[in-house]
Amino acid sequence: AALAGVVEYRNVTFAYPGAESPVLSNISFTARPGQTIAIIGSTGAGKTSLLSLLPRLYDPAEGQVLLDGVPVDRLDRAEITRRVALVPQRPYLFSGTIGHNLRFGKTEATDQELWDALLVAQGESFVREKKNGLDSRISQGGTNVSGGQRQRLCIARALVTKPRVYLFDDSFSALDVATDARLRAALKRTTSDATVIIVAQRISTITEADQILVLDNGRIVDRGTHEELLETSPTYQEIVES
Ligand code: DUT
Ligand code: MG
Repeated sequence: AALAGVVEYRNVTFAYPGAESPVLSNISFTARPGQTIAIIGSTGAGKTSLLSLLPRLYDPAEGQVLLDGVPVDRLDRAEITRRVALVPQRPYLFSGTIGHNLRFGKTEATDQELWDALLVAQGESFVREKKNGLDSRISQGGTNVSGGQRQRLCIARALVTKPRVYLFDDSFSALDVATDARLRAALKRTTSDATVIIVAQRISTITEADQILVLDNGRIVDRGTHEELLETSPTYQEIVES
């Protein structure tokens, strides 16, 4: 189908503007609808940079990023935004109500859609407990919500747009292990036909991924399932043990 949500990186090399050396080298992988692809690697390995190329925050120097077989630089940005939701590593809340913040990508969403998204994102109870619910005010930068609440609101915001592709950049790290597990189980149910790419710090977040890409210094050094990597990848073993 034209709107399936197949993501393909083909021999992608990328350097930040003005930088001498690339932060990503020869990255190739495919993520298909129904799959969860996880990216793991030490700080500075290039995980955020890798995600940023799909919504075209930057364009690669070499190679191609394709969405449903079309190079993303041939799609218009509104089209990419409709199909791809990125939950950034430092998710941003702006001054306004929780409702305003959740409708950021889809202004016509109903309250019911917001509550449905909050339920999946494990944010329903803390919003319900607020006196004004969806009309509760968030201060500039979201300083009156905790880090974990902020992450859950930003995950709910992504869910509201019902994209074909989800990019989660370290979106579960501020959650306790139990909330993380509940959230991912709920996500799995509601996004079962979407393409999901997860950057994670915690191994428990990604053990069930269909494929894990181990990124080191801008290169995919190993790939496979958790079980396969435990057998074959010294880099992965180091991360597991750390
Ligand atoms: N970098 C820049 N300019 C930027 C962002 C990053 O030069 O605007 C560099 C810093 C680092 C490399 O790119 O050497 C990769 O950064 P990235 O943020 O992609 O790394 P990460 O894997 O996401 O690290 P972390 O786990 O700390 O989020
Ligand atoms: Mg990062």
